[in-house]
Amino acid sequence: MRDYIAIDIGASSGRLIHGKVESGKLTINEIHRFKNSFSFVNGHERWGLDFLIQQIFLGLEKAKRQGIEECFIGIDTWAIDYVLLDKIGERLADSISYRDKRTQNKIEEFCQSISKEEIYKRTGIQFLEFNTLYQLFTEERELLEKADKLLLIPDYIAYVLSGKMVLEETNASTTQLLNIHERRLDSHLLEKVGVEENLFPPLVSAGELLGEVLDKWQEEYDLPKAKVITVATHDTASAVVGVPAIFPEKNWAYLSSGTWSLIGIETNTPIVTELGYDYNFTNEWGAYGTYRVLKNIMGLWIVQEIQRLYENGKYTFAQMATFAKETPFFTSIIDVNDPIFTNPENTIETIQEQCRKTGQVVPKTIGELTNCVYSSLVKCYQKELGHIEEVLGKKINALYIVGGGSNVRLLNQLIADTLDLSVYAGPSEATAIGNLAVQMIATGEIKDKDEARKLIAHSQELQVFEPNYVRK
Ligand code: LRH
Repeated sequence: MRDYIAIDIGASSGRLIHGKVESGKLTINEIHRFKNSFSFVNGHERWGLDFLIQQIFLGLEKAKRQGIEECFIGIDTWAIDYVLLDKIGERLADSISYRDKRTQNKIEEFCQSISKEEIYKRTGIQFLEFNTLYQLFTEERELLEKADKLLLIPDYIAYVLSGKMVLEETNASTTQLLNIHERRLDSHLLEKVGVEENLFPPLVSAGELLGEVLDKWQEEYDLPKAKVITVATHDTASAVVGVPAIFPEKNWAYLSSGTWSLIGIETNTPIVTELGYDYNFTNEWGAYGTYRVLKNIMGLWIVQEIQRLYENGKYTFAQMATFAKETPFFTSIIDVNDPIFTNPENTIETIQEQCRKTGQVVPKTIGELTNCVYSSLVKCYQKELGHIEEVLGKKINALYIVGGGSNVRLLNQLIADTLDLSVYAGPSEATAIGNLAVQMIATGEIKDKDEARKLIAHSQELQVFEPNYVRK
């Protein structure tokens, strides 16, 4: 029986989850949890990477105290962002968050020298203003000149732990720098953005052994003896591996619900079509040669911001859901994907301003505000799932909701009712579970992704929500 630890860090929190297979079940246990956020330093919104690394060591020390002497570890985080390293492998600056304003309107500027259609044809990736492509386009040239290597966040953490540098492909695809047909870095786009291919370490697939945690860390901290496996390092890719698709015969979609809502399907071939371009669907690379054809929706970030701002964080998310239920749904609808919600000064005022401008009832109480966001998210899911069906040419009849948002029963039922399909909710730790599954497949403990999904479905409790035909 082997021990595995998933290090799973999202934009608002991180955790170390211990997993193992025991009596035919995948058991998980949270070892350590910590907050994550960006803050305004040296002119930009930046992540505190040193804090995150400290938390990882704290968590690994806790694991050792719990009796884990030897283990495998895998790291996944949010996508897109990166660090630049100098020739001796030292970080040149703290990583800038994708929510920083530096890339505002940069797609248009970049596209003066290459068309959007051409970028999409090459990459199959959705246009998000903060994609690594546009971040690199706006990056300080002086810093880029000093840079010897660029590492995406989970690859950087893996490098700190193991001393080995890679560019893991599930996350690398979100940069919008990979050519989806050649399955390598796109030399034309690299040239346009003014960086050399050797700025990047070698592109690798999820599921390879990277190396042992360096001796220097073993000497400084009391850690288990650990080997790092390169998992599906993009958190959304790990979450999709963790989807307990128990009805593979159904046309199923997933909703990875956390800071972001990622709604889409898993395919074996990318869908890079005109319609996909028109709807701005992405084809992010998944583990084991799959693709995530999906759409980014602003997600629970807006709810998290309301929670933080409303009377100084007085209400919990559970209370917010309870209050939301007391007011009628679909009273006021905002466009959750409007970039004004990416990082506004004050989310509550921005929501109210949008409702005022569009002549709708202005939500004021915590319940009304939460209700407005839930209603708007559900409307957006409905629209995007419709587009997915159109792109695919078939009807979706099951939706697996995974991630923290899958705990919100009210929202799950509202989705089942409004989208008129069966909703299977859970696990809320699908990302960590997908991370663990890739490690277990790499060591041969689980055969493959299908077997992993069966095991997950068999081990985790799923909630089923059927539509009760209150159709809107
Ligand atoms: C979710 C996520 C998403 C990306 C965004 C930057 O955490 O990784 O898939 O688009 O963060």
